[in-house]
Amino acid sequence: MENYLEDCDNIFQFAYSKESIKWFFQCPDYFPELFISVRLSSSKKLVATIFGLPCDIKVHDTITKQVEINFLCILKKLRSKRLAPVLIKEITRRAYLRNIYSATYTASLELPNVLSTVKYYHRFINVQKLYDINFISKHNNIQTLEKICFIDKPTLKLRLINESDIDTCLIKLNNKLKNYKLAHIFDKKTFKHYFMSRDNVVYTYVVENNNEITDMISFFVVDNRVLNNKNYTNYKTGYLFYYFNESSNLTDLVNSCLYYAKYKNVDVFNTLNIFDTSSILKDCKFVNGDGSLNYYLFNYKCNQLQNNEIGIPVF
Ligand code: MYA
Repeated sequence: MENYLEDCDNIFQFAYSKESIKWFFQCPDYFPELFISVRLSSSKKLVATIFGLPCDIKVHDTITKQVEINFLCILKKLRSKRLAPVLIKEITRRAYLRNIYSATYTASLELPNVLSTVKYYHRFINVQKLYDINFISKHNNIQTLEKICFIDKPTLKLRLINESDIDTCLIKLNNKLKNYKLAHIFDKKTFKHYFMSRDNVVYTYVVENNNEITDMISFFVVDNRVLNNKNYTNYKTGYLFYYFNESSNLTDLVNSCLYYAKYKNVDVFNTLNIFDTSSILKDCKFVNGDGSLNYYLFNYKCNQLQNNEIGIPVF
């Protein structure tokens, strides 16, 4: 938490909960040796990490087993000593031993061979709190913003997913994902792992019409620490995860989801302009975030992709 990503003013830090980290990385059939951490031999203090999780990734029309790399982190004091390449080489060696030869990862840093560049967007929910913690700039008029960001009762009847929805949702989600040039393809147990709701970690809602599931939307929750604020120590971010919409329009689906996110105490809801989310940003009152995020493939030759050809959200 103290050494991972921070905003440019160093006032917010990601504070992933243990439950969230376990949910995301301990997927069915995970490889424990791909959670690499370095500790000082004397004090056992954790000083560096890199995590990988095996997954089926579709690039254009080919599905291959890859590892998704995340949580590369080095203690601030040990930066710029070329420890990162050592961690990367070691996780590569371990993936090769599992017969996995390519990887997907994202970074805000611009490295060679960017596959695609996407942007973050924010939908303010708890405007007063975001204003108080300086997440929203003081140049904004809070009353106007509160009116704009007011969340109406949902127009769609969403309910939490249950076990009996899994088969249908799995088929429909994978069918949607086939339309993207970079996508994660789920099997039944991976789907169940990622989409059955867990309190304060991930929530998945479905719409049922005439006994058939026609739409699904999910979001995960990440805590953030607020530094140097008298009134608040943290805020909660919801991230749009996966969805499909057969009968509802996406604006209604996302707007209805925002209502439930609000009641799960989410203060701000984020999305990337991947999938077909670009079309709803304005109507759902998202605003531009800072900076951008780059997608990369390791050991896989592929032409650059547009943001709306990407079908993998980032944790
Ligand atoms: S992205 C999240 C990255 N983490 C953070 O931003 C947390 C805060 N920052 C830090 O902890 C450090 O600054 C890090 C670098 C650890 C990022 N991706 O040790 P160094 C290259 C790839 O002196 P430090 C995520 O987790 C840099 O270009 N490479 O640097 C995905 C230079 O190489 P070169 C990176 O600042 C990670 C070298 O490291 C990144 O002390 C995907 C300098 O090393 C980066 N984000 O530490 C990793 N940052 O000289 C690749 C720096 O050549 C996976 N560098 O330009 C590849 C696939 C592996 C598996 C393959 C399996 C088949």
